Amino acid sequence: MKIMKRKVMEKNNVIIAGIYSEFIDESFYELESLCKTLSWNVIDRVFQKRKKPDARFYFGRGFLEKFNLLFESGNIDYLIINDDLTIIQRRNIERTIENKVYDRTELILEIFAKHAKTKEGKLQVEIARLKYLMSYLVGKGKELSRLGGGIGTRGPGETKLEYTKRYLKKRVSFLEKELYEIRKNRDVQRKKRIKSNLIKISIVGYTNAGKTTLLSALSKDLLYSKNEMFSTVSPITRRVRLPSGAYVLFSDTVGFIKKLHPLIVEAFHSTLEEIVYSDLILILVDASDINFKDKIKVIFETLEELGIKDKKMILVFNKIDLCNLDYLKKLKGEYKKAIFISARKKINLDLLLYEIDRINFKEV
Ligand SMILES: Nc1nc2c(ncn2[C@@H]2O[C@H](COP(=O)(O)OP(=O)(O)OP(=O)(O)O)[C@@H](O)[C@H]2O)c(=O)[nH]1
Ligand SMILES: [Mg+2]
Repeated sequence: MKIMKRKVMEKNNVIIAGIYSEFIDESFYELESLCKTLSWNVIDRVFQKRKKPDARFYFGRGFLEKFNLLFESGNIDYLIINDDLTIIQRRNIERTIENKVYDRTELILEIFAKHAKTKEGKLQVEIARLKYLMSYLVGKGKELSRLGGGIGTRGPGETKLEYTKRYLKKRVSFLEKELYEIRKNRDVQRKKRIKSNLIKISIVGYTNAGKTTLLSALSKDLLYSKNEMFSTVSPITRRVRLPSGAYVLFSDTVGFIKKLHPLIVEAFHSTLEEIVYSDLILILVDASDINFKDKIKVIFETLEELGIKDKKMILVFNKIDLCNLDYLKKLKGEYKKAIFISARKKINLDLLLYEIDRINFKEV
């Protein structure tokens, strides 16, 4: 067991843990950023080297048992696991250790819940959380440790589990109806935008790439952006004037991340659908991130999942203010068609707008 310790003792202390086959990849650092976004203190990082997760315990069984010693010695609240757990793994982990366990998707959902400000955003997150919970209740036995009891009255002969499943289903369908009403409004707005004949541009990219900062800089409107994961849960659209004088509509989107659970993609489908209706996609990449190639791959995979292909796209490297000149030169040599900007320092935004004009007029 490999343990790296750091001393912080406050509320919500957590241990992040996972398995790795060859090296500890970036997803662990990402997991740590996700915890920081929730203001949770990462006390320990525990990794087990193994080829793939154990089908029953995720870690090796003996390895898992050792966590209890760690929990006893510190003031730990949660164990955070760097993957999504299967029903069996979760059940066995919960039986073995006493602390609450979060898997990667639950952690991301926790952040979405924290950042959701609009009614639509809140509904989307609650539906996703309930559906995720329901996926664990399928085939679960008598114990309902995560839910507690006392929800209304049960029908005759109905077990607590059956009742809870029925309750959750009802709650989800109620929330979905509410969401449907909001979506109708979104569709009306979208139709209006389509009718307006304005070119629609979506800014997509990995979480924290600077999408909202770019939208903010282009529209000269102060929008909420922060150095944390998934700051944007409810995307925003703004009108921007191109150098040609034409107006276009820019929308930013929910950020993408590695191992994004299909349930989250599904929950945010209506928001992400904006991308489907756009005329042009800006793929925004953090040029200062050494793992940017992996992230570009994740972006294209997620777009494919959303059924988006054959769209016009511009690759835009952001945060060039953080890169040294040699590195930038190399990058420009490698990505000849890309545009290099700094949204925060407002560098080359005019170049980006000229490029959009060029593409726009080429089509006509
Ligand atoms: N140095 C530098 N920082 C930037 C630049 N653009 C954005 N940032 C910073 O990067 C962080 C993330 O920016 P956001 O605009 O919130 O990123 P986002 O892509 O909208 O992120 P999510 O909504 O979380 O998916 C913020 O701290 C920004 O100030 C840039 O060009 N240079
Ligand atoms: Mg954002």
